[in-house]
Order: sequence, then structure tokens, then C-alpha cells
Amino acid sequence: VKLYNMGLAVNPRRVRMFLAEKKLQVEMIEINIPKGENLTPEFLAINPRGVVPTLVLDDGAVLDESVAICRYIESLHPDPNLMGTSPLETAQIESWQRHMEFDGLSSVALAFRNMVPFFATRSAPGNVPSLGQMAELVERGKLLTQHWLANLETRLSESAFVAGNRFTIADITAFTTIDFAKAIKQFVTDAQPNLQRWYAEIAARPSAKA
Ligand SMILES: N[C@@H](CCC(=O)N[C@@H](CS)C(=O)NCC(=O)O)C(=O)O
Repeated sequence: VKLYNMGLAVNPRRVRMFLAEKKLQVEMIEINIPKGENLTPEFLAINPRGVVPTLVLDDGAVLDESVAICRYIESLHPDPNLMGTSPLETAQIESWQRHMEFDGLSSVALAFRNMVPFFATRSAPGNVPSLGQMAELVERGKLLTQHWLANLETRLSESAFVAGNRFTIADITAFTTIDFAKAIKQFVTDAQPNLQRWYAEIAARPSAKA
């Protein structure tokens, strides 16, 4: 398989971290998003949405969503389990993963896309019509990020990890999003001891460097 990747982008990092937890290595092809390498005819022939991560299987099948790629890897390599074992646990982990993605990652991305100069005409990701930036969306994204972090602090005051008592894909999405939030100058604060404790624990895992 081949993973179309970008070292600095949050969504490919989620997949790299997932692979590292499974101790798997795949061939990676670096796509430079600011330079527009994801919007070339060659890349759009592989993934018409023009986003990474994109996983291409040996038979030519294409997976173009981070969690779908993780689901595929989990099915082939079930240990260590990162997405649940029983029906209930699987659904709970999926729910927490989605909270982190929708409430956290998309809020950070909203602010980031509307503030960095190299996305001046690309404020929505991938192969979409050219869109300019809106300063109000930077503020909205920052506020929603703070709200997400506050909710996560509460969650981690009652739970060792995001989805329960063990490390899962929900921790990967939350952790990579907190690092992404540094780019919009949103940080875990000293008033959030549970987030601090959890963040230090995840950062110490070898997969955090993937
Ligand atoms: N929901 C998708 C989001 C993918 C996505 O937005 N990827 C970004 C990089 S983190 C991208 O490819 N952006 C292309 C662009 O900015 O033009 C997933 O999780 O795979």
C-alpha cells in the first residue's frame, strides 16, 4: 500500500500515529499542500477531493478518510486494539473519536484555514472552489477550541483516557489536535491539570513522534 502524506498536516499524522501504535510501516509519498501538490491533475486522478491522508491499496482501491484508513488497518491488524472490542465499547470509542474530530479538530482547522497567509484563497481544504478568508471565523474557531478543551478537561477529570480506561483512536485525534491548536495559539493551561497529566502521558508514547 502507499500512503499519501504530509509530515506537518494533522490528519495524516493521525494515521501515522495509528500505524506506529500497531508497529506497522507503509510506503509514504509526501504531498506539499501549501505548494498545491494535492491539487495537481496527477493527485486528483488518485483522489478527486484533493486531500490527504489517502491510502492506495495494491489492487488500486483508494481510502480517502483518516478514520476509514484506521478502520481498515485495525481490521487487518487487530492488536493492539485501538477501536473497541465489544459492540458497546466500539460504539463508545467511535463516539468519543467523533467528539474530538468534530468539536476539536474542525474548530482548530476553521481558525487555521482562515488565518494563515498561504491559504488566503484556499480557506476550505482540498479540491473546492477558491474561497477567501474571514477574520470572524478565526475568532469563532478559537472560541470553539477553548470550549472543546474545557469539556475535555472535565472528561479527563473522570476518565484516564478520552474514551475510557485505555488508549484508543480517540486519544490520537485529541492529542494531534492539541498540537495542531498551537498553530492558532490555543494551549492547554495550568488551570487544566487533567489535560496536562493526560497530554504528558500521550506525548511519552513512541507513536507521538510518528
Ligand atoms: N476528513 C478528512 C480531512 C482531510 C483533510 O482535510 N486533510 C487536509 C490536511 S490535514 C488536506 O488534505 N488539505 C488539503 C488542502 O488544504 O488543500 C480526513 O480526516 O481524512
